[in-house]
Amino acid sequence: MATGRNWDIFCTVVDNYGDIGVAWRLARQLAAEHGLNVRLWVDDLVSFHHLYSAINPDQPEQSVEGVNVRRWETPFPDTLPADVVIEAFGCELPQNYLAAMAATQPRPVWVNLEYLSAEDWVGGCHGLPSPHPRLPLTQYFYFPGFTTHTGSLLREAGLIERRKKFQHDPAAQAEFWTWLGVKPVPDALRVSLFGYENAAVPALLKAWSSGGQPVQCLVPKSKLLPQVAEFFGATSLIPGDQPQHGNLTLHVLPFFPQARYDELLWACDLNFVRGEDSLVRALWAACPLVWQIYPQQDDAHQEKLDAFLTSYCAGLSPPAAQALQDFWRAWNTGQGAGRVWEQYRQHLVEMDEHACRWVECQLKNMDLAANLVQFCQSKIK
Ligand code: TRH
Repeated sequence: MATGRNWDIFCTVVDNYGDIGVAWRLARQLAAEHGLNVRLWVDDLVSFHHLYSAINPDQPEQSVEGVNVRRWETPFPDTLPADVVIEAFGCELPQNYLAAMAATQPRPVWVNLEYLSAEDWVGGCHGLPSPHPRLPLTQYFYFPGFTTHTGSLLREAGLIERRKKFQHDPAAQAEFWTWLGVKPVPDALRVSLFGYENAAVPALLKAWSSGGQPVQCLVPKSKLLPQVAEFFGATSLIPGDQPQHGNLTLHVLPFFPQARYDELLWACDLNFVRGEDSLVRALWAACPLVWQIYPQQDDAHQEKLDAFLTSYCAGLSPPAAQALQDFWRAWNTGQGAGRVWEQYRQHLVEMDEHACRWVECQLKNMDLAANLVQFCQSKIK
């Protein structure tokens, strides 16, 4: 009989950090909080190393925080399958591993961990089985989400308590800014800015530099940095640079380790985030946020964005909801962000209160890892 204690998680790094960011959080949590034996198979240890510096990209096998991290080699070595197999974001398991799963008794529980979405159909598809066309295997769709009809969101034990403690502890915040090498500008709106290439960047920076309130903007290395540099008339910007323009002071930061990125989100008044994982972390930070969704072909991401806006804005006053939607849409289309910024800024206090209420409401849901363990246990024969 399978014990259900041995798990394999497979992850390919597509072109960004979200896939490995999520897979690593999940693996770590399963090992630490559920006492499971987790192997995490990753095809790109260099990207992994950027998120988590203890990862040695040259080491094909290593044990990190209780997780057995393996380089996903091609061809894939013959391997005894685990009791539970998680295929992160449809990354497609190696053929010989799949064949080994089909030959194992009892068959492993096989789950495809899907991307996060607030769309209505997600609740109806979450947990559905999908038989393999040739092999005697069943794969289950597992959707993260924002309702009890989904697998909900990753949230490690103690996260909210740590965040609240940090946000109520001026000394911890001061230590953080010192560690960053950033001197807080008095009365400034503190903003973190992480995103993809975005035509809206120059107009927004202009609005900040000419606005009435000082803005201190922290920019970790990301794809929008060249557009930031362009605004300052520089050919490029590197970590440590601190250009200034009018009321805008900007700090270019290195790409942080994941844990320190959380602190940046907790320490800022407003966070610009992108993709999937930084969105979730910014939501747990309980501060106003602006989400740049991962762009898909044929604008398929627009429906996803609309669905999240509808769900997230519930409970905001109509003018604040309008301001939030206008600004997020401007940021995502790359047009008009400078024009609608001031209207957005005026509602930040309400958005801040709303962000705290949103967290309290979501805390009623179990976290994704616990849900997933329960789901897989129920499928083990
Ligand atoms: O990197 P992303 O754009 O990832 C995306 C999305 O996940 C998308 O759904 C997926 O399809 C696509 O990749 C291929 O954005 P995301 O998801 O926010 O991941 C960024 C990770 O990087 C997240 O774990 C937070 C982390 N991070 C740091 O650790 N340090 C930093 O300094 C910053 C800015 C981010």
